[in-house]
Amino acid sequence: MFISWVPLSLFFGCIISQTWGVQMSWENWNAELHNQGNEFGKSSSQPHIIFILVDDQGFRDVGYHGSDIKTPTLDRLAAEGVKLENYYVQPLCSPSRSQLMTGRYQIHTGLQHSVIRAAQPNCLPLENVTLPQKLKNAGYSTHMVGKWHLGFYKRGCLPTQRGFDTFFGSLLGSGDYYSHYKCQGPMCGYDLYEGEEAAWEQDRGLYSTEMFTQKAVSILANHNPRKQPLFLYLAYQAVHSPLQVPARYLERYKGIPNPYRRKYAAMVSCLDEAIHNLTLALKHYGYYDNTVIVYSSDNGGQPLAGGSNWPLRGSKATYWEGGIRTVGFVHSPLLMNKGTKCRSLIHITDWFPTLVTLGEGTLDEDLNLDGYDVWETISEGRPSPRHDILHNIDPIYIKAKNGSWKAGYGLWNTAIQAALRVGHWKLLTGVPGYSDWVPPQTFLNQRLTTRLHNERVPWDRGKSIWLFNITADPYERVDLSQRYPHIVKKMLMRLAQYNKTAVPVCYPTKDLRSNPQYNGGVWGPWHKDVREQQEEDEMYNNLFTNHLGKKRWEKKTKNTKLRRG
Ligand SMILES: [Ca+2]
Repeated sequence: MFISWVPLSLFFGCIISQTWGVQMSWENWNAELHNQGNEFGKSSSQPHIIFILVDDQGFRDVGYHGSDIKTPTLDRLAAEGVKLENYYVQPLCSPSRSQLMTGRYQIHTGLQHSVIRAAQPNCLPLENVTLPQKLKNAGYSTHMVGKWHLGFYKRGCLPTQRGFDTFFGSLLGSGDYYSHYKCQGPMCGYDLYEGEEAAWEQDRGLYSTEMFTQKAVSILANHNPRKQPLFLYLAYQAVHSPLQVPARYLERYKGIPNPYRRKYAAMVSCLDEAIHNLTLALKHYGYYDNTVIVYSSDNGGQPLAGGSNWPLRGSKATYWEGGIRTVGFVHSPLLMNKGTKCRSLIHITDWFPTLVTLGEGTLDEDLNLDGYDVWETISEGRPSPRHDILHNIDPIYIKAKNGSWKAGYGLWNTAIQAALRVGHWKLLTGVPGYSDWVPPQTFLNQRLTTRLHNERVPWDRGKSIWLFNITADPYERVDLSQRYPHIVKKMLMRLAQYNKTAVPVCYPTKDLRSNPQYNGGVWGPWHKDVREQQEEDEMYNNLFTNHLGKKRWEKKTKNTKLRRG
């Protein structure tokens, strides 16, 4: 058990003593908290918001979806809350995170294509107002722990510049779970931050699931829940590859012969325990009764790295249901209809208006949101204001060889990768991505990469347009595009309408100045504004001309020029 790092009382006691400098008993702590609450008057009606975003957890990778992976905590929290059973995210990390932070589709932020790469001078465009900014304006204390993956090429892109009071985590994610180093091609660097600085001092080489949970608990311990509402965005690195996990979690999955699935399952179990510890802390520190916990994966599972979306089609990085329909639930004492399933369409853009409204913030029209406030839909079972989802239009992903305007009835070029949901219907154009149905990979002596066990449909070859009734056919096994051309045309017209509102794609070429070797071995901002550049020039002049010989000075100057490009 996670808690078994140290006895529970010692664990929390340690945090408490760090906060006040003396060891306090549980009883004293509760009394202290109660007094503080009285001091500040009646507790606010603004709920504390804990948003847990998990990386790459597949639709099948939670106990209550029939998984071979045991997730007792998630099962219980979901069962006592509201399960979102028609819940959609984006197929990749940065896209989902950008939409969570802004409430806007990618066609409206310029991040339509792929993810933000480590070496790209790109980030969530600064003109977009973020969820933590809105909650901060509403009076919240805002904290982020975990994976950012929304760009960092200049300081203004960092989480602490985008609305978070504090940040502890990685700018990229998917690095080593213990060393917190991340390699991107030949470039490698350290990727753990405290605020805007590398967290060398705080790094004890802990497994990131445990480390991030400890940090989250520490934030809870150091904040007074009766004084100010708290927003915690806890974006775990788990359960993305690399497949690393403390050995003790593997023991319970000896029966899974596939080594990838076994490790992945153990990582999910560790995560489940982390959430258990987090909920204990929420209760202990007096948050729980006025807290909304949202749990969501950021995209579908990757079967090549142990994930499973069965029986959904496709995987992470595709617009098949396996890439975008995923695990999500809300747990809160504040929910009206606890213990229910919400089958209304909910999309990741909806969290922005939902949580800002819940937090008594303001939603100005100029935010141009694509999300809807779905709190009453989730909490009370009322009809959802959402009837469609633009999954995406990626105008620079045009790999469908047979795609054409003709195939799109002159309304749409079906070479373009696009996906749209309207009511029961889902339309896909272009190349939606890897399209097999991958059964749970638990069979013996079968290497995952052979894919021999997968199910394929040969009639998909050469196609550039598909239509499914997702309600009747959630596994996308019967293409209806030939049978219902009038619906296809309507959907294509809708796509074209959306496309008129799109902004240009921002997907710059990589910048070699991003290499961590020019930044003290750390992934971090490399683009300097004029003032920062002047300060750096002065520093170099003073330092190197005074203390280095001519040869080393010339070498350093060369590196500086390279940075300036
Ligand atoms: Ca992901």
